[in-house]
Amino acid sequence: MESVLKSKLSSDDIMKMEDKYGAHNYHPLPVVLSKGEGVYVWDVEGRKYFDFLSAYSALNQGHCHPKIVKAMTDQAGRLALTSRAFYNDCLYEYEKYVTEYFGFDRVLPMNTGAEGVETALKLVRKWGYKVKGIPQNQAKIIVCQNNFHGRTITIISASNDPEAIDDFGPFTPGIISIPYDDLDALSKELEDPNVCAFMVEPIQGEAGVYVPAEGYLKRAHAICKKKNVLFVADEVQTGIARTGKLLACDHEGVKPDVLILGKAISGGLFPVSAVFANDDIMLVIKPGEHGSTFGGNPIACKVAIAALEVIKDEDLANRSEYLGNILREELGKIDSDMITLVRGKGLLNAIVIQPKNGKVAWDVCLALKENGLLAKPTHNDIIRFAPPLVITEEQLMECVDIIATTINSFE
Ligand code: IF1
Repeated sequence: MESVLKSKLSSDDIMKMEDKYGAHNYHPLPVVLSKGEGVYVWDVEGRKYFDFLSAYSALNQGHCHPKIVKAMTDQAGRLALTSRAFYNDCLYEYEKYVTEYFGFDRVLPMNTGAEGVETALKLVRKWGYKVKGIPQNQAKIIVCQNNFHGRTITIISASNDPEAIDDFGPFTPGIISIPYDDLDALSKELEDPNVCAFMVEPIQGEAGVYVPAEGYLKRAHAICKKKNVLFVADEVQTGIARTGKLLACDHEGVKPDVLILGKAISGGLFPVSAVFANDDIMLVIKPGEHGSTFGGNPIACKVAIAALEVIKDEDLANRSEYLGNILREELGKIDSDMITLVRGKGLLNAIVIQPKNGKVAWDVCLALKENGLLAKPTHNDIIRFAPPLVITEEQLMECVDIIATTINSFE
């Protein structure tokens, strides 16, 4: 019954089943995916699409990269999970590999991006009390307005997005929000001696791919240093070659005190996140004070090593830089008053859509889907364009044609 039922279900059937049995915490584009390979995905009817979202930059290495899949399946059949109650023969290798890869003394392995952010928040608070000498329970953390760092209660306590916070209070205290890309606002808040850290996305992804002014990260890092405040970079979305460098901070030569990675550190095959810091910060957390059941599990370790090897072997950072410039140049040539702005860095880009004849970004994404390209709007008028970094120049140009044809169909 199960196999017959599965083979007979159409996209509509599947969407109805999800509507009936699942929580309604998403409003997905009406497409039901069944297979992924590189830059392509196929729906249950066998229609083929370019994936221009990459699971929000978790699939930088493309769907089901054979090297990463092999690493996963090999380990899954050998030892999948030990918990941290015992050692295993994968974690040490991963810890050495990634700390050398990103240039930090130590890594604290977690699973989701939100767990990575929560880990960083606990780490900087503890550093504030134990090293900076902030009075107990007085530590403050500065964040930027219009941020997206995840969906836990403490993380949304840092949000100003009504959709993220309404009816989820009360919120975690000790978080100060300032405008993004505003050094004066940061300097003002840094006068408070109880500030332990400034956490920032080098590019604000969810807000609509906001790229800050040249030098913002470098100057912010410098004034934090002067005030003995930790600079925390949330590179869950911008990291792992997405913006044309291994890390978005690398564009300004900024070395964060605490680095948070997730998503593409595993190539989208498995939930892996990681927090990096040097000894003077990371070692404030003692045995038993933080962790998780799956954090640093053998599969995660092997998958992440393979995923990061792919980034280097296939030179995906330079590819992202080169192809991102072509994409923005070509999008800029589309002659339509529907597109009011094109912005981004590397292959993290977005266009801002002005409604036309009652048609909005959502309608554009529905039309893109019909033309074989999947993208999703954020904040109503912005469409993010973030294909896997393994896309070829030829495939990219094919996607530009699809986007241009689709936009022009609304003229
Ligand atoms: C969803 C948004 C993007 C992130 C940054 C931490 C996290 C994320 C900079 C938490 C996660 C995901 C969450 C996902 C959609 C996507 C997203 F639209 F929600 F805001 F990318 F912009 N820091 N972003 O971008 O990582 O716990 O999800 O592993 O919630 O639908 P996570």
